[in-house]
Amino acid sequence: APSPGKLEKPYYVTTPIFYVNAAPHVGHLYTMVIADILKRWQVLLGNTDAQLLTGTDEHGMKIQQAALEAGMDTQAFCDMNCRTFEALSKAANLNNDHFIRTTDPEHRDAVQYFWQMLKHRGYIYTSKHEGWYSVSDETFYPQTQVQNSLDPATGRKRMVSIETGKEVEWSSETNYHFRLSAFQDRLLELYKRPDSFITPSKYATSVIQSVSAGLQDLSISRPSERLTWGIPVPGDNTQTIYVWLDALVNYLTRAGYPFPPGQENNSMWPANVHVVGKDIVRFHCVYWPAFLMALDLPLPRNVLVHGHWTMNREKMSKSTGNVVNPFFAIDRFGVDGMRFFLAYQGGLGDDSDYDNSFIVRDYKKWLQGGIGNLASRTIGCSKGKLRSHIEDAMTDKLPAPTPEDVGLQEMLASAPPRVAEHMTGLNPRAALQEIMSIIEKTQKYFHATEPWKNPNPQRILFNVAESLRISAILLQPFMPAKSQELLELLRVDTSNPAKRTFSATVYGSDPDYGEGIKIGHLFPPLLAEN
Ligand code: ME8
Repeated sequence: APSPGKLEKPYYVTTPIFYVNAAPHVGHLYTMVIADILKRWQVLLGNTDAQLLTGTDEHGMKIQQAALEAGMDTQAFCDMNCRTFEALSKAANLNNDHFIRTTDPEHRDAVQYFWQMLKHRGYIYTSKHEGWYSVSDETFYPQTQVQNSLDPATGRKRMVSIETGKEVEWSSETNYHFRLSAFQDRLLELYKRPDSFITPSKYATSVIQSVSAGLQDLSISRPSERLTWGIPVPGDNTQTIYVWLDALVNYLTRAGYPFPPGQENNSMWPANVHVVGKDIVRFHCVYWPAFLMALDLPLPRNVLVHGHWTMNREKMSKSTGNVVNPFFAIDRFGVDGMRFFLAYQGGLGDDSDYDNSFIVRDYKKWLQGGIGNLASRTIGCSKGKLRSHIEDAMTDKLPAPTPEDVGLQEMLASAPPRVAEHMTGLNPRAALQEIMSIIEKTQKYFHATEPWKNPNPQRILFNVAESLRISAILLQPFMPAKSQELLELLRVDTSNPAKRTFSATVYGSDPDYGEGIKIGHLFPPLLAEN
Protein backbone atom coordinates (compact mmCIF):
# COMPACT_ATOMS: atom_id res chain seq x y z
CA ALA A 1 0.00 0.00 0.00
CA PRO A 2 1.26 3.51 -0.72
CA SER A 3 2.37 5.42 2.30
CA PRO A 4 0.67 8.76 2.75
CA GLY A 5 4.02 10.05 4.02
CA LYS A 6 4.90 13.64 3.32
CA LEU A 7 6.19 14.29 -0.19
CA GLU A 8 9.24 16.49 -0.55
CA LYS A 9 7.19 19.09 -2.41
CA PRO A 10 3.50 19.47 -3.26
CA TYR A 11 2.30 17.01 -5.89
CA TYR A 12 1.72 19.03 -9.06
CA VAL A 13 -0.44 17.91 -11.99
CA THR A 14 -1.43 19.90 -15.07
CA THR A 15 -3.79 19.79 -18.05
CA PRO A 16 -2.75 21.31 -21.37
CA ILE A 17 -3.77 24.94 -21.64
CA PHE A 18 -6.50 25.01 -24.25
CA TYR A 19 -6.65 27.25 -27.30
CA VAL A 20 -9.43 29.81 -27.06
CA ASN A 21 -10.15 29.86 -30.79
CA ALA A 22 -13.31 27.80 -30.25
CA ALA A 23 -15.54 26.44 -27.51
CA PRO A 24 -14.49 23.41 -25.46
CA HIS A 25 -15.82 19.93 -26.27
CA VAL A 26 -15.92 16.56 -24.55
CA GLY A 27 -12.25 15.85 -25.42
CA HIS A 28 -11.16 18.84 -23.31
CA LEU A 29 -13.48 17.77 -20.52
CA TYR A 30 -11.86 14.33 -20.56
CA THR A 31 -8.32 15.65 -20.05
CA MET A 32 -9.55 17.92 -17.27
CA VAL A 33 -11.27 15.02 -15.51
CA ILE A 34 -8.26 12.69 -15.74
CA ALA A 35 -5.96 15.35 -14.29
CA ASP A 36 -8.50 16.12 -11.56
CA ILE A 37 -8.72 12.44 -10.62
CA LEU A 38 -4.92 12.33 -10.24
CA LYS A 39 -4.96 15.35 -7.98
CA ARG A 40 -7.87 14.15 -5.87
CA TRP A 41 -6.19 10.77 -5.50
CA GLN A 42 -3.25 12.50 -3.84
CA VAL A 43 -5.63 14.28 -1.49
CA LEU A 44 -7.16 10.89 -0.69
CA LEU A 45 -3.67 9.65 0.22
CA GLY A 46 -3.35 12.57 2.61
CA ASN A 47 -1.28 14.86 0.39
CA THR A 48 -3.72 17.69 0.86
CA ASP A 49 -1.39 20.30 -0.64
CA ALA A 50 -1.54 18.64 -4.10
CA GLN A 51 -1.89 21.18 -6.90
CA LEU A 52 -3.87 21.05 -10.13
CA LEU A 53 -3.38 23.61 -12.89
CA THR A 54 -5.54 24.19 -15.94
CA GLY A 55 -6.00 27.22 -18.15
CA THR A 56 -6.00 28.71 -21.62
CA ASP A 57 -3.50 29.25 -24.43
CA GLU A 58 -4.34 32.62 -25.91
CA HIS A 59 -1.55 33.69 -28.24
CA GLY A 60 -0.57 32.75 -31.79
CA MET A 61 -1.76 32.95 -35.39
CA LYS A 62 -4.70 30.66 -34.81
CA ILE A 63 -6.23 32.92 -32.14
CA GLN A 64 -5.28 36.05 -34.06
CA GLN A 65 -7.15 34.76 -37.13
CA ALA A 66 -10.15 33.48 -35.17
CA ALA A 67 -10.60 36.89 -33.51
CA LEU A 68 -10.33 38.58 -36.89
CA GLU A 69 -12.99 36.27 -38.35
CA ALA A 70 -15.23 36.95 -35.36
CA GLY A 71 -14.73 40.67 -35.99
CA MET A 72 -13.61 41.16 -32.41
CA ASP A 73 -10.77 42.80 -30.61
CA THR A 74 -8.31 39.97 -29.91
CA GLN A 75 -8.11 40.44 -26.15
CA ALA A 76 -11.90 40.73 -25.86
CA PHE A 77 -12.23 37.56 -27.93
CA CYS A 78 -9.82 35.73 -25.59
CA ASP A 79 -11.62 37.03 -22.50
CA MET A 80 -14.92 35.76 -23.84
CA ASN A 81 -13.73 32.27 -24.79
CA CYS A 82 -11.53 31.88 -21.76
CA ARG A 83 -14.63 32.29 -19.61
CA THR A 84 -16.21 29.26 -21.30
CA PHE A 85 -13.22 27.05 -20.43
CA GLU A 86 -13.28 28.37 -16.89
CA ALA A 87 -17.01 27.66 -16.71
CA LEU A 88 -16.32 24.11 -17.89
CA SER A 89 -13.75 23.57 -15.16
CA LYS A 90 -16.45 24.59 -12.65
CA ALA A 91 -19.21 22.52 -14.27
CA ALA A 92 -16.87 19.49 -14.21
CA ASN A 93 -16.24 20.04 -10.49
CA LEU A 94 -12.52 20.45 -11.12
CA ASN A 95 -10.53 21.00 -7.97
CA ASN A 96 -7.96 23.20 -9.72
CA ASP A 97 -5.94 25.55 -7.53
CA HIS A 98 -5.42 28.10 -10.25
CA PHE A 99 -6.58 28.90 -13.77
CA ILE A 100 -3.74 30.30 -15.87
CA ARG A 101 -3.99 32.44 -19.00
CA THR A 102 -1.01 33.08 -21.24
CA THR A 103 -2.11 36.71 -21.44
CA ASP A 104 -1.48 37.09 -17.68
CA PRO A 105 1.30 39.65 -17.05
CA GLU A 106 3.30 37.29 -14.78
CA HIS A 107 3.30 34.70 -17.54
CA ARG A 108 4.61 37.21 -20.04
CA ASP A 109 7.44 38.05 -17.65
CA ALA A 110 8.25 34.38 -17.09
CA VAL A 111 8.39 33.66 -20.84
CA GLN A 112 10.63 36.66 -21.54
CA TYR A 113 12.96 35.66 -18.72
CA PHE A 114 13.02 32.07 -19.98
CA TRP A 115 13.94 33.36 -23.45
CA GLN A 116 16.73 35.54 -22.11
CA MET A 117 18.21 32.60 -20.23
CA LEU A 118 18.15 30.41 -23.37
CA LYS A 119 19.85 33.23 -25.25
CA HIS A 120 22.36 33.85 -22.47
CA ARG A 121 23.37 30.18 -22.54
CA GLY A 122 23.88 30.24 -26.27
CA TYR A 123 20.94 28.13 -27.36
CA ILE A 124 19.31 30.75 -29.57
CA TYR A 125 20.57 32.02 -32.95
CA THR A 126 19.03 33.75 -35.97
CA SER A 127 18.84 32.23 -39.40
CA LYS A 128 16.72 32.09 -42.50
CA HIS A 129 13.90 29.61 -42.19
CA GLU A 130 11.94 28.05 -45.01
CA GLY A 131 9.15 25.60 -44.47
CA TRP A 132 5.46 24.87 -44.40
CA TYR A 133 3.50 26.35 -41.52
CA SER A 134 0.15 25.04 -40.33
CA VAL A 135 -1.81 27.69 -38.48
CA SER A 136 -4.23 25.07 -37.20
CA ASP A 137 -1.39 22.97 -35.72
CA GLU A 138 0.79 26.02 -34.96
CA THR A 139 3.78 24.08 -36.34
CA PHE A 140 6.36 24.19 -39.11
CA TYR A 141 6.62 21.02 -41.17
CA PRO A 142 9.61 20.06 -43.35
CA GLN A 143 9.03 19.20 -47.01
CA THR A 144 9.04 15.47 -46.21
CA GLN A 145 6.05 15.83 -43.90
CA VAL A 146 3.61 17.53 -46.27
CA GLN A 147 1.69 16.39 -49.33
CA ASN A 148 -0.74 17.64 -51.97
CA SER A 149 -4.41 17.10 -51.33
CA LEU A 150 -7.81 18.17 -52.60
CA ASP A 151 -10.07 20.00 -50.19
CA PRO A 152 -13.17 17.72 -50.14
CA ALA A 153 -15.44 20.71 -49.51
CA THR A 154 -14.25 23.00 -52.32
CA GLY A 155 -12.19 20.80 -54.64
CA ARG A 156 -9.31 23.23 -54.22
CA LYS A 157 -5.73 21.90 -54.43
CA ARG A 158 -3.66 22.58 -51.35
CA MET A 159 -0.73 21.35 -49.27
CA VAL A 160 -1.45 19.58 -46.01
CA SER A 161 0.48 18.00 -43.16
CA ILE A 162 0.68 14.22 -43.66
CA GLU A 163 0.33 13.66 -39.92
CA THR A 164 -2.69 15.85 -39.17
CA GLY A 165 -4.21 16.57 -42.60
CA LYS A 166 -4.22 20.28 -41.74
CA GLU A 167 -3.50 22.87 -44.41
CA VAL A 168 -0.01 24.38 -44.52
CA GLU A 169 1.30 27.56 -46.15
CA TRP A 170 4.78 28.23 -47.47
CA SER A 171 6.85 30.60 -45.46
CA SER A 172 10.32 31.92 -45.96
CA GLU A 173 11.59 34.28 -43.31
CA THR A 174 14.42 35.08 -40.95
CA ASN A 175 13.68 34.16 -37.37
CA TYR A 176 15.20 32.83 -34.15
CA HIS A 177 16.09 29.17 -33.71
CA PHE A 178 16.61 26.95 -30.71
CA ARG A 179 19.46 24.39 -30.80
CA LEU A 180 17.16 21.41 -30.39
CA SER A 181 19.62 19.18 -32.24
CA ALA A 182 22.04 19.48 -29.31
CA PHE A 183 19.69 17.44 -27.10
CA GLN A 184 19.23 14.24 -29.05
CA ASP A 185 21.35 12.04 -26.77
CA ARG A 186 20.04 13.45 -23.52
CA LEU A 187 16.46 13.05 -24.74
CA LEU A 188 17.03 9.44 -25.71
CA GLU A 189 18.49 8.85 -22.23
CA LEU A 190 15.40 10.44 -20.69
CA TYR A 191 13.04 8.04 -22.48
CA LYS A 192 14.93 5.11 -20.97
CA ARG A 193 14.22 6.23 -17.43
CA PRO A 194 12.81 3.27 -15.46
CA ASP A 195 9.78 5.21 -14.21
CA SER A 196 8.86 5.82 -17.88
CA PHE A 197 8.84 9.52 -18.61
CA ILE A 198 6.21 8.86 -21.28
CA THR A 199 3.21 6.82 -20.08
CA PRO A 200 1.74 4.57 -21.51
CA SER A 201 4.91 3.22 -23.10
CA LYS A 202 3.14 2.79 -26.42
CA TYR A 203 3.61 6.50 -27.06
CA ALA A 204 7.27 6.38 -26.12
CA THR A 205 8.02 4.08 -29.05
CA SER A 206 7.14 6.59 -31.75
CA VAL A 207 8.87 9.45 -29.94
CA ILE A 208 12.06 7.40 -29.62
CA GLN A 209 11.88 6.53 -33.31
CA SER A 210 11.52 10.11 -34.42
CA VAL A 211 14.19 11.48 -32.06
CA SER A 212 16.60 8.72 -33.09
CA ALA A 213 16.03 9.66 -36.72
CA GLY A 214 17.54 13.05 -35.91
CA LEU A 215 16.41 16.44 -34.64
CA GLN A 216 16.41 19.70 -36.55
CA ASP A 217 16.79 22.98 -34.74
CA LEU A 218 13.45 24.57 -33.95
CA SER A 219 12.16 27.89 -35.20
CA ILE A 220 10.97 29.75 -32.09
CA SER A 221 9.82 33.14 -33.34
CA ARG A 222 7.86 34.68 -36.20
CA PRO A 223 8.27 38.14 -37.74
CA SER A 224 5.93 40.58 -35.96
CA GLU A 225 4.32 41.72 -39.19
CA ARG A 226 2.98 38.14 -39.58
CA LEU A 227 2.33 37.36 -35.93
CA THR A 228 1.40 40.32 -33.78
CA TRP A 229 -0.62 38.48 -31.13
CA GLY A 230 2.00 37.13 -28.79
CA ILE A 231 4.90 37.97 -26.53
CA PRO A 232 7.61 40.08 -28.19
CA VAL A 233 11.14 38.71 -28.26
CA PRO A 234 13.04 40.60 -25.52
CA GLY A 235 15.13 43.31 -27.13
CA ASP A 236 13.75 42.72 -30.62
CA ASN A 237 10.26 44.02 -31.32
CA THR A 238 10.40 42.84 -34.92
CA GLN A 239 9.90 39.24 -33.73
CA THR A 240 7.18 37.53 -31.69
CA ILE A 241 7.84 34.39 -29.61
CA TYR A 242 6.50 31.12 -31.08
CA VAL A 243 3.24 30.19 -29.38
CA TRP A 244 4.40 26.74 -28.24
CA LEU A 245 7.48 28.06 -26.42
CA ASP A 246 5.20 30.63 -24.79
CA ALA A 247 2.55 28.01 -23.92
CA LEU A 248 4.81 25.34 -22.40
CA VAL A 249 6.33 27.83 -19.97
CA ASN A 250 2.88 28.20 -18.34
CA TYR A 251 3.67 25.15 -16.20
CA LEU A 252 6.68 26.99 -14.77
CA THR A 253 4.90 30.32 -14.39
CA ARG A 254 2.45 28.75 -11.99
CA ALA A 255 5.31 27.26 -9.97
CA GLY A 256 6.73 30.76 -9.39
CA TYR A 257 9.30 30.97 -12.21
CA PRO A 258 11.65 32.84 -12.39
CA PHE A 259 12.61 31.37 -9.05
CA PRO A 260 14.15 33.85 -6.64
CA PRO A 261 17.84 33.01 -6.05
CA GLY A 262 18.18 30.22 -3.48
CA GLN A 263 14.47 29.35 -3.79
CA GLU A 264 14.84 26.94 -6.74
CA ASN A 265 14.08 23.98 -4.53
CA ASN A 266 11.27 25.66 -2.70
CA SER A 267 8.60 25.49 -5.32
CA MET A 268 6.14 22.88 -6.55
CA TRP A 269 8.30 22.46 -9.67
CA PRO A 270 8.94 19.96 -11.22
CA ALA A 271 5.48 18.85 -12.24
CA ASN A 272 4.69 15.28 -11.27
CA VAL A 273 2.47 14.75 -14.29
CA HIS A 274 1.50 16.65 -17.41
CA VAL A 275 -1.70 15.09 -18.73
CA VAL A 276 -1.94 15.55 -22.52
CA GLY A 277 -3.74 14.16 -25.55
CA LYS A 278 -1.72 12.15 -28.06
CA ASP A 279 -1.84 15.07 -30.53
CA ILE A 280 0.65 17.07 -28.48
CA VAL A 281 3.16 14.42 -27.43
CA ARG A 282 6.04 15.88 -29.46
CA PHE A 283 5.71 19.28 -27.82
CA HIS A 284 5.66 17.82 -24.32
CA CYS A 285 8.11 14.97 -24.74
CA VAL A 286 10.70 16.50 -27.09
CA TYR A 287 10.63 20.30 -27.11
CA TRP A 288 9.67 20.85 -23.48
CA PRO A 289 12.31 18.63 -21.84
CA ALA A 290 14.93 20.04 -24.25
CA PHE A 291 14.07 23.63 -23.24
CA LEU A 292 14.32 22.67 -19.58
CA MET A 293 17.61 20.79 -20.10
CA ALA A 294 19.04 23.88 -21.76
CA LEU A 295 18.42 25.81 -18.54
CA ASP A 296 19.35 22.95 -16.19
CA LEU A 297 15.84 23.03 -14.75
CA PRO A 298 14.38 19.84 -13.30
CA LEU A 299 12.27 17.83 -15.73
CA PRO A 300 8.65 16.82 -15.17
CA ARG A 301 8.45 13.31 -13.74
CA ASN A 302 5.88 11.93 -16.20
CA VAL A 303 3.85 12.87 -19.22
CA LEU A 304 0.59 10.94 -19.18
CA VAL A 305 -0.71 10.64 -22.72
CA HIS A 306 -4.25 9.65 -23.58
CA GLY A 307 -6.00 8.66 -26.79
CA HIS A 308 -8.74 10.63 -28.48
CA TRP A 309 -12.49 10.58 -28.23
CA THR A 310 -13.99 9.91 -31.61
CA MET A 311 -17.51 10.13 -33.02
CA ASN A 312 -18.24 7.46 -35.59
CA ARG A 313 -14.52 6.69 -35.35
CA GLU A 314 -13.43 10.18 -36.39
CA LYS A 315 -11.49 12.40 -33.97
CA MET A 316 -13.71 14.81 -32.11
CA SER A 317 -12.24 18.14 -33.09
CA LYS A 318 -13.11 21.80 -33.13
CA SER A 319 -11.94 22.26 -36.69
CA THR A 320 -13.91 19.26 -38.02
CA GLY A 321 -16.98 20.32 -36.08
CA ASN A 322 -17.97 16.79 -34.92
CA VAL A 323 -17.96 17.75 -31.29
CA VAL A 324 -20.16 17.15 -28.26
CA ASN A 325 -20.97 20.15 -26.13
CA PRO A 326 -19.71 19.16 -22.67
CA PHE A 327 -22.15 21.48 -20.86
CA PHE A 328 -25.15 19.74 -22.44
CA ALA A 329 -23.69 16.32 -21.63
CA ILE A 330 -23.14 17.30 -17.97
CA ASP A 331 -26.70 18.66 -17.78
CA ARG A 332 -28.12 15.48 -19.13
CA PHE A 333 -26.07 12.81 -17.33
CA GLY A 334 -25.00 14.72 -14.24
CA VAL A 335 -21.44 15.80 -13.60
CA ASP A 336 -20.53 12.52 -11.89
CA GLY A 337 -22.35 10.46 -14.50
CA MET A 338 -20.10 12.07 -17.10
CA ARG A 339 -16.95 11.85 -14.99
CA PHE A 340 -17.66 8.17 -14.45
CA PHE A 341 -18.29 7.45 -18.11
CA LEU A 342 -15.21 9.31 -19.32
CA ALA A 343 -12.90 7.71 -16.78
CA TYR A 344 -14.37 4.24 -17.25
CA GLN A 345 -14.43 4.17 -21.06
CA GLY A 346 -11.76 6.70 -22.02
CA GLY A 347 -8.75 5.11 -23.61
CA LEU A 348 -5.31 6.00 -22.36
CA GLY A 349 -3.58 3.86 -24.96
CA ASP A 350 -6.38 3.71 -27.50
CA ASP A 351 -9.07 5.96 -28.88
CA SER A 352 -12.65 5.63 -27.60
CA ASP A 353 -15.86 6.13 -29.49
CA TYR A 354 -18.46 8.43 -27.98
CA ASP A 355 -22.18 7.84 -28.18
CA ASN A 356 -24.99 8.90 -25.84
CA SER A 357 -26.32 5.34 -25.80
CA PHE A 358 -23.01 4.16 -24.27
CA ILE A 359 -23.39 6.64 -21.42
CA VAL A 360 -26.97 5.54 -20.78
CA ARG A 361 -25.85 1.88 -20.81
CA ASP A 362 -23.02 2.47 -18.32
CA TYR A 363 -25.13 4.69 -16.08
CA LYS A 364 -27.80 2.00 -15.81
CA LYS A 365 -25.41 -0.87 -15.40
CA TRP A 366 -22.77 0.49 -13.04
CA LEU A 367 -24.34 3.41 -11.25
CA GLN A 368 -28.11 2.83 -11.01
CA GLY A 369 -28.06 -0.95 -11.21
CA GLY A 370 -24.65 -1.32 -9.53
CA ILE A 371 -23.77 0.95 -6.62
CA GLY A 372 -27.22 2.55 -6.28
CA ASN A 373 -29.08 -0.73 -6.27
CA LEU A 374 -26.64 -2.44 -3.91
CA ALA A 375 -26.89 0.45 -1.44
CA SER A 376 -30.67 0.55 -1.35
CA ARG A 377 -31.08 -3.23 -1.18
CA THR A 378 -28.58 -3.53 1.65
CA ILE A 379 -30.16 -0.74 3.62
CA GLY A 380 -33.65 -2.11 2.91
CA CYS A 381 -32.66 -5.63 3.88
CA SER A 382 -31.09 -4.58 7.16
CA LYS A 383 -34.42 -3.17 8.39
CA GLY A 384 -32.88 -0.43 10.50
CA LYS A 385 -30.42 -2.79 12.22
CA LEU A 386 -27.23 -2.01 10.32
CA ARG A 387 -25.81 0.03 13.18
CA SER A 388 -26.23 -2.89 15.57
CA HIS A 389 -24.54 -5.26 13.09
CA ILE A 390 -21.60 -2.87 12.94
CA GLU A 391 -21.45 -2.79 16.73
CA ASP A 392 -21.53 -6.58 16.82
CA ALA A 393 -18.68 -6.68 14.33
CA MET A 394 -16.60 -4.36 16.51
CA THR A 395 -17.13 -6.56 19.56
CA ASP A 396 -16.64 -9.85 17.71
CA LYS A 397 -20.26 -10.89 18.14
CA LEU A 398 -21.03 -11.68 14.52
CA PRO A 399 -21.78 -15.26 13.43
CA ALA A 400 -18.64 -17.14 12.36
CA PRO A 401 -17.69 -16.42 8.74
CA THR A 402 -18.63 -18.92 6.02
CA PRO A 403 -16.23 -19.60 3.14
CA GLU A 404 -18.23 -17.08 1.08
CA ASP A 405 -17.73 -14.45 3.79
CA VAL A 406 -14.02 -15.17 3.91
CA GLY A 407 -13.82 -14.81 0.13
CA LEU A 408 -15.48 -11.43 0.23
CA GLN A 409 -13.39 -10.21 3.17
CA GLU A 410 -10.19 -11.21 1.39
CA MET A 411 -11.31 -9.43 -1.74
CA LEU A 412 -12.01 -6.29 0.32
CA ALA A 413 -8.56 -6.48 1.87
CA SER A 414 -6.71 -6.83 -1.42
CA ALA A 415 -8.68 -4.49 -3.69
CA PRO A 416 -7.71 -1.06 -2.26
CA PRO A 417 -3.95 -1.70 -2.59
CA ARG A 418 -4.55 -2.81 -6.17
CA VAL A 419 -6.50 0.38 -6.88
CA ALA A 420 -3.58 2.33 -5.42
CA GLU A 421 -1.11 0.45 -7.58
CA HIS A 422 -3.02 1.42 -10.71
CA MET A 423 -3.10 5.04 -9.62
CA THR A 424 0.63 5.02 -8.93
CA GLY A 425 1.03 3.62 -12.44
CA LEU A 426 -1.05 6.56 -13.72
CA ASN A 427 -3.88 4.35 -14.90
CA PRO A 428 -7.09 5.81 -13.44
CA ARG A 429 -9.18 3.71 -15.82
CA ALA A 430 -7.79 0.44 -14.45
CA ALA A 431 -8.23 1.81 -10.92
CA LEU A 432 -11.89 2.57 -11.59
CA GLN A 433 -12.41 -0.86 -13.15
CA GLU A 434 -10.97 -2.39 -9.99
CA ILE A 435 -13.41 -0.40 -7.82
CA MET A 436 -16.33 -1.44 -9.97
CA SER A 437 -15.24 -5.03 -9.67
CA ILE A 438 -15.56 -4.65 -5.87
CA ILE A 439 -19.19 -3.69 -6.48
CA GLU A 440 -19.74 -6.50 -8.96
CA LYS A 441 -18.28 -9.15 -6.66
CA THR A 442 -20.28 -7.82 -3.75
CA GLN A 443 -23.48 -8.04 -5.79
CA LYS A 444 -22.70 -11.67 -6.57
CA TYR A 445 -22.04 -12.33 -2.88
CA PHE A 446 -25.30 -10.63 -1.93
CA HIS A 447 -27.28 -12.76 -4.37
CA ALA A 448 -25.50 -15.97 -3.44
CA THR A 449 -25.87 -15.51 0.32
CA GLU A 450 -29.50 -14.26 0.16
CA PRO A 451 -29.45 -12.26 3.40
CA TRP A 452 -33.19 -11.53 3.03
CA LYS A 453 -33.88 -15.25 3.66
CA ASN A 454 -31.16 -15.79 6.21
CA PRO A 455 -32.23 -15.73 9.90
CA ASN A 456 -28.71 -14.52 10.80
CA PRO A 457 -27.83 -12.02 8.10
CA GLN A 458 -25.66 -9.81 10.37
CA ARG A 459 -22.26 -10.70 8.94
CA ILE A 460 -23.46 -10.60 5.34
CA LEU A 461 -25.00 -7.16 5.79
CA PHE A 462 -21.94 -5.89 7.61
CA ASN A 463 -19.70 -7.16 4.81
CA VAL A 464 -21.82 -5.54 2.13
CA ALA A 465 -21.90 -2.28 4.10
CA GLU A 466 -18.10 -2.41 4.36
CA SER A 467 -17.84 -2.97 0.65
CA LEU A 468 -20.01 0.09 0.01
CA ARG A 469 -18.08 2.21 2.51
CA ILE A 470 -14.71 1.22 1.07
CA SER A 471 -15.91 1.75 -2.51
CA ALA A 472 -17.34 5.15 -1.62
CA ILE A 473 -13.99 6.26 -0.19
CA LEU A 474 -12.11 5.03 -3.25
CA LEU A 475 -14.61 6.65 -5.60
CA GLN A 476 -14.07 10.16 -4.23
CA PRO A 477 -11.51 11.20 -6.87
CA PHE A 478 -13.78 9.92 -9.65
CA MET A 479 -17.22 11.03 -8.49
CA PRO A 480 -16.66 13.63 -5.78
CA ALA A 481 -20.33 14.52 -5.22
CA LYS A 482 -21.91 11.06 -5.54
CA SER A 483 -19.30 9.42 -3.34
CA GLN A 484 -19.97 12.07 -0.70
CA GLU A 485 -23.71 11.29 -0.96
CA LEU A 486 -23.01 7.59 -0.54
CA LEU A 487 -20.82 8.18 2.50
CA GLU A 488 -23.56 10.35 3.98
CA LEU A 489 -26.16 7.71 3.17
CA LEU A 490 -24.07 5.20 5.15
CA ARG A 491 -23.74 7.80 7.89
CA VAL A 492 -19.98 7.87 7.75
CA ASP A 493 -18.76 10.94 9.63
CA THR A 494 -17.64 12.91 6.59
CA SER A 495 -16.66 15.92 8.69
CA ASN A 496 -13.74 13.83 9.98
CA PRO A 497 -11.10 13.60 7.22
CA ALA A 498 -9.60 10.45 8.77
CA LYS A 499 -12.83 8.58 8.02
CA ARG A 500 -12.55 9.19 4.29
CA THR A 501 -8.87 8.92 3.44
CA PHE A 502 -7.15 5.94 1.89
CA SER A 503 -6.15 4.54 5.27
CA ALA A 504 -9.86 4.18 6.13
CA THR A 505 -10.31 1.62 3.33
CA VAL A 506 -9.15 -1.14 5.65
CA TYR A 507 -11.93 -3.67 6.35
CA GLY A 508 -13.51 -3.05 9.76
CA SER A 509 -11.55 0.15 10.40
CA ASP A 510 -14.49 2.49 11.00
CA PRO A 511 -16.47 1.56 14.13
CA ASP A 512 -18.71 4.61 14.02
CA TYR A 513 -20.93 4.63 10.96
CA GLY A 514 -24.46 3.43 10.23
CA GLU A 515 -26.41 5.33 12.89
CA GLY A 516 -29.93 6.22 11.71
CA ILE A 517 -29.40 4.98 8.17
CA LYS A 518 -32.28 5.49 5.69
CA ILE A 519 -32.77 4.49 2.07
CA GLY A 520 -31.89 7.21 -0.40
CA HIS A 521 -31.74 7.38 -4.17
CA LEU A 522 -28.23 8.02 -5.38
CA PHE A 523 -28.77 7.72 -9.10
CA PRO A 524 -32.16 8.93 -10.33
CA PRO A 525 -33.49 7.66 -13.66
CA LEU A 526 -32.22 9.64 -16.63
CA LEU A 527 -34.87 11.83 -18.22
CA ALA A 528 -34.43 10.81 -21.84
CA GLU A 529 -32.82 7.45 -22.34
CA ASN A 530 -31.40 7.52 -25.82
O1 ME8 B 1 -3.09 21.78 -28.21
N1 ME8 B 1 -10.12 13.49 -27.40
O2 ME8 B 1 -4.71 23.13 -27.28
P1 ME8 B 1 -6.07 22.47 -27.78
C1 ME8 B 1 -9.44 13.65 -26.25
N2 ME8 B 1 -2.94 24.94 -26.70
N3 ME8 B 1 -8.83 14.78 -25.90
C2 ME8 B 1 -8.90 15.81 -26.75
C3 ME8 B 1 -9.59 15.73 -27.97
C4 ME8 B 1 -10.22 14.50 -28.29
N4 ME8 B 1 -10.91 14.32 -29.40
N5 ME8 B 1 -9.48 16.92 -28.59
C5 ME8 B 1 -8.76 17.72 -27.77
C6 ME8 B 1 -3.44 22.77 -27.59
N6 ME8 B 1 -8.41 17.06 -26.66
C7 ME8 B 1 -2.39 23.67 -26.99
C8 ME8 B 1 -1.83 23.01 -25.74
S1 ME8 B 1 -0.16 22.97 -23.63
C9 ME8 B 1 1.23 23.80 -23.16
C10 ME8 B 1 -0.73 23.78 -25.08
C11 ME8 B 1 -7.64 17.56 -25.51
O3 ME8 B 1 -7.15 23.40 -27.38
C12 ME8 B 1 -6.33 16.82 -25.39
O4 ME8 B 1 -5.83 17.00 -24.09
O5 ME8 B 1 -5.96 22.07 -29.19
C13 ME8 B 1 -5.47 17.59 -26.37
O6 ME8 B 1 -4.09 17.36 -26.18
C14 ME8 B 1 -5.87 19.00 -26.03
O7 ME8 B 1 -7.29 18.90 -25.76
C15 ME8 B 1 -5.60 19.97 -27.16
O8 ME8 B 1 -6.21 21.18 -26.85
